Amino acid sequence: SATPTREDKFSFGLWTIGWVGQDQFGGPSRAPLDVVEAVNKLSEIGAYGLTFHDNDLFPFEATDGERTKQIERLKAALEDTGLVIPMVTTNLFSHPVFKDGGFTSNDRAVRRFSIRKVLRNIDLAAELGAKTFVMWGGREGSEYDTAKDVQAALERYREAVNLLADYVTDKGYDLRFAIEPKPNEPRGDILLPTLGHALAFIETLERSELFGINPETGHEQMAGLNFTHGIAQALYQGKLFHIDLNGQRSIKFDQDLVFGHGDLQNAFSLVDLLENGGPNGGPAYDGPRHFDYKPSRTEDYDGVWESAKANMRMYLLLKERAKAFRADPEVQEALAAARVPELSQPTLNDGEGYREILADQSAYENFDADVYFNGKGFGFVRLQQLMLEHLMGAR
Ligand code: GLT
Ligand code: MN
Ligand code: MN
Ligand code: MN
Repeated sequence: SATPTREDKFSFGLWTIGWVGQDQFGGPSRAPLDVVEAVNKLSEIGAYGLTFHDNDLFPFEATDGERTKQIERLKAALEDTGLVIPMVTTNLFSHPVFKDGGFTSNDRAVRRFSIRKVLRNIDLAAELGAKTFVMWGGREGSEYDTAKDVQAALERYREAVNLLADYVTDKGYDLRFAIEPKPNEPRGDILLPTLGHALAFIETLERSELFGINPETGHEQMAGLNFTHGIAQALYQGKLFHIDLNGQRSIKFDQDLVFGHGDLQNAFSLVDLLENGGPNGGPAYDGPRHFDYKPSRTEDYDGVWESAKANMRMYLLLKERAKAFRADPEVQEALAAARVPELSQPTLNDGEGYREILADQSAYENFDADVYFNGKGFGFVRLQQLMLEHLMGAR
């Protein structure tokens, strides 16, 4: 059904429902949201988790006493509701000290401060039972090519995250890291701009098994990329540690719309992939369904909670639609006609190597590429139409 329950594992960032609507051109359009109210409301509407940056919970300049007080208030609300904290992250972007980045600022003292700020927040993440620690390097980047030595910056990034991995290992924390890519905004160009860049970077890390990615729908789409394809590759490589679901309509500023309110077709294929692991099975995702969206600035708090519910409802409706699509005999027939399942069949026969395929005349010498298809098509458009009819509720 389209009513969320805890088993659906829906989570929200405190900075999402708590976004007060400030943007480049105007101040806040809503009053601040208290964390206890956030936890109570999320629990009421069927979410299972809350995530946060250190400075969503307490201000950058909080004293130790103020910090502890806020942590205790959060803990009490979690206790009351049964909500959990699946993921924690650190704000290395709001304060002006991070204007040239955190781990990769040209200023070494800022880099050392950033590592300390994150280490402190890792302790808090572990204390609250979070399993994933997200790192979105929004300020790691540049506006001017000559102002940033990118190779040195990547080396400093590695240095920082290798140290964090040593720390969680020595502490025995059950915590893994998820790097969140974004191509630009707030920086002109951000380091690790796409999930592919992040996956490649992770391979260079000393404890690479502790690192995966936290891709965001809109961030890949801002780069003109197919989010579902990217997620499929992340799953294929065992690196989808967490996911930020939202909506984006084409290549423009980061819209952070409700999930499904952007590219709906891509949202459909994504949910189908996360739930079913692709048309021929394969690894599906069982982590939190985390929404990283911004309730539009036009909304009051009723609108905020309506938009939060809309994220979960869109996900569940798409899940239902995907199920109906897969169960439709005509779709199954169209998939077979389009030879989608055939791609799971290895290209080589059992035990075959280059010698055998070289000896196979039917593969080349007798393969007439011009007559092979004999005018036959793949029927992909029919399949797409069937998908859209399911998506529209027309079937
Ligand atoms: C910020 C960013 C998001 C990230 C958050 C985690 S912070 O709101 O725009 O995409 O997921 O740091
Ligand atoms: Mn975003
Ligand atoms: Mn995000
Ligand atoms: Mn965002």
